[in-house]
Amino acid sequence: NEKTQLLDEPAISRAIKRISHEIIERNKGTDDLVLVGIKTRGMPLARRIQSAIKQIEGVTVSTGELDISLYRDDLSNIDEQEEAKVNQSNIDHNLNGKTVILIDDVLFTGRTVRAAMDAVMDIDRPKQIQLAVLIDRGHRELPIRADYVGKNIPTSLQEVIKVQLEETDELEQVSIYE
Ligand code: 3GP
Ligand code: 5GP
Ligand code: MG
Repeated sequence: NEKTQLLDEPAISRAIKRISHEIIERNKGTDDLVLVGIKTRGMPLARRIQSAIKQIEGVTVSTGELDISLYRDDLSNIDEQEEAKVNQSNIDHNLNGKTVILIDDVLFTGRTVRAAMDAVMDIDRPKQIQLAVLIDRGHRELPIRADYVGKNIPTSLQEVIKVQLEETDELEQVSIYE
């Protein structure tokens, strides 16, 4: 219940700037980079990273969007089982030789990212896929990790991370509650 703020506006802004610097450093510049935001809040984050990279390097890297949602897989079972599926995408179809950076607000089980990787590989064969997230809350169910992390927040399964961004929520903060 009780909500606790984890990141305020300046902290989110610094995390995004740092991640942008790390992306440029790791990739030795911006050549062949494509930023792909995952559904709702990954997209504003992708645009902010694009804008920070523009400020640092003077280069506008291209962005795309993937809409992935989790659905309950009722057919196969007893426990609630969630599977991720791609609803739609808006990505440049020429990813051959590109370094695709997937961007999401929260990394949890990794199922969404797995679906995103499948979708990207179905489109074309990128040279590399990397992952950037604002929050890593743990509890991976797949061998997936992020290359760039705003903040690691060890959570219990009952806790929920609330990400609010100006573009989608008219408020800028990350908080945690049960
Ligand atoms: P997003 O589209 O910006 O990622 O899944 C729909 C929304 O619900 C997501 O917004 C996500 O932020 C929010 N959400 C909060 N807690 C959870 C959670 O535990 N699982 C999922 N799937 N979504 C969550
Ligand atoms: P996954 O379990 O596939 O890693 O995460 C599923 C989707 O739900 C991702 O888009 C992720 O951003 C979102 N998500 C999972 N847990 C949380 C959470 O605690 N808070 C928020 N805001 N989003 C979450
Ligand atoms: Mg998300």
